[in-house]
Amino acid sequence: MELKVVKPEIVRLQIKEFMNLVKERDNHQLEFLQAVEEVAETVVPYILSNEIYKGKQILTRMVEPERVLMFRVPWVNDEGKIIVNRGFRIQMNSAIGPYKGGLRFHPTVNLSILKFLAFEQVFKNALTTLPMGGGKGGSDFDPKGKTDDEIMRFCHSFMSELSRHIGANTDVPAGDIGVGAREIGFLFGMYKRLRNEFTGVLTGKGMSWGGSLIRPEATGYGTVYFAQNMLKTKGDGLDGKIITVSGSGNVAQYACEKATQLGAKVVTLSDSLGFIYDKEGIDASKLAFVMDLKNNKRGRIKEYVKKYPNAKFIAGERPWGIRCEIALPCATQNEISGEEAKTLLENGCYVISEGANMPSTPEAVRIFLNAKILYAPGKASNAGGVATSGLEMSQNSLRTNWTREEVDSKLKKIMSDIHDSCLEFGKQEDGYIDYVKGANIAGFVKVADAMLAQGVV
Ligand code: NDP
Ligand code: 2IT
Repeated sequence: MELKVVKPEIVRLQIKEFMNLVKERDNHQLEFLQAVEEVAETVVPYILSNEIYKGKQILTRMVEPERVLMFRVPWVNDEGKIIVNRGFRIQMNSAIGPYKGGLRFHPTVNLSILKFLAFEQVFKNALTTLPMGGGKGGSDFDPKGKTDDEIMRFCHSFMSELSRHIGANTDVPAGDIGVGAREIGFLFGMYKRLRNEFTGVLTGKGMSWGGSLIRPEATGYGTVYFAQNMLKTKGDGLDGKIITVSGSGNVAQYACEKATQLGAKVVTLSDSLGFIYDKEGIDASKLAFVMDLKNNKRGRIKEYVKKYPNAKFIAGERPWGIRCEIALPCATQNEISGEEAKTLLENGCYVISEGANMPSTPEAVRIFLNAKILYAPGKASNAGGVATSGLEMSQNSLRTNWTREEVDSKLKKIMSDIHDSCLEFGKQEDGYIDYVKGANIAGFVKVADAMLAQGVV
């Protein structure tokens, strides 16, 4: 394809004008603006140099959700008190398939957070090579400290409204922060009751009722597979590497598992209260303790040091001051500041594969790119989760179950294909691979071309 050369000052002006337009509407939605700006910086130049997108307002259309649902979620706690939470579903873009994306239950959830996540999801899902549009949802409900019965009543209330707006061919939610196998079970139960149909309306389901093998592992495994793909471009591998991981939930646990299986040593895990540092490495048996602690007992990561007294718990801090070669941020957005990014580099870190969505602040991203290290943004490196959700949808439609090996090999192939797409659009003249640019443009092209074909809708 012939690309037109556009002067840098014109590009800068266009990005500024575009961002002003978005800010005029949503000036207070800081996380959403952050996600949009990161995409605009790489995609606006591409649009300007590519005649087929001229005047089509593709990006202007992409930042406006196709539909935003916001609803009351009343429920009764164990003391008999009525609590009212707020529920959301952002149906962002359906150009290449039904809306697809997780549900987040966390007290910080608001429109800005969910619009940023839904916007990222559109690009991520396009990168997976599977036919999925983008969406995201959730609630400001805080699952911490709630009993199983309270969680069930909340999920049932949430689904009693959401069920009107979703469906296996319309919108297929899944898990995210605060939403795991337990919540998906309660949500699915209420959907099935209300609609009287057993369909693949949610992913992350249990194995005996339509779930896919490897879906629980997929995001963490995929993040590590992506790091492996990046290292391969330098003739390097994971064996013997020291890795810092943040978070101790679904993504962090399986990133730790796969990295350890591939010969690396994971030395940290964290939660919102602080991080643990285990110099000797978090091996399979220690990870089994963490999984039981977090998933069954719903405990805090600091309890690790009671069981393993050689490890340390550092309260109120994140793990980025610990010396490592590879960092896998797997907790939440904006969890690596500019200062922390500098510290990581000073300590010799040269690979960042994001398991979380937008964990690096814009300053941190700039520092990583300027230093030309191997840096993968979440929309590429954590896409294994939603990709395997796509594989769960395929299995549901075919009414079949693939083996662990089949799903894992498809996941590996998808992560390697995503890496290839980043290379196609992100390789610089000096050979450096800008994965941010690569992922943004590759995701954009797929969605934009579908939007062009479908006209102004
Ligand atoms: P979980 O709820 O299983 O775990 C979240 C972990 O992150 C917990 O350890 C939690 O600690 C920590 N955390 C959450 N919020 C904060 C915060 N504000 N400050 C510090 N720590 C925090 O969620 P997941 O593992 O599923 O998700 C982690 C990240 O991965 C998110 O960014 C999510 O969007 C992303 N992701 C998830 C996918 C999936 O398939 N689940 C797919 C792709 C991306 P605490 O318990 O103290 O809150
Ligand atoms: O951010 C994400 O990609 C997810 N939370 C997973 C979404 C999904 O539909 O599996």
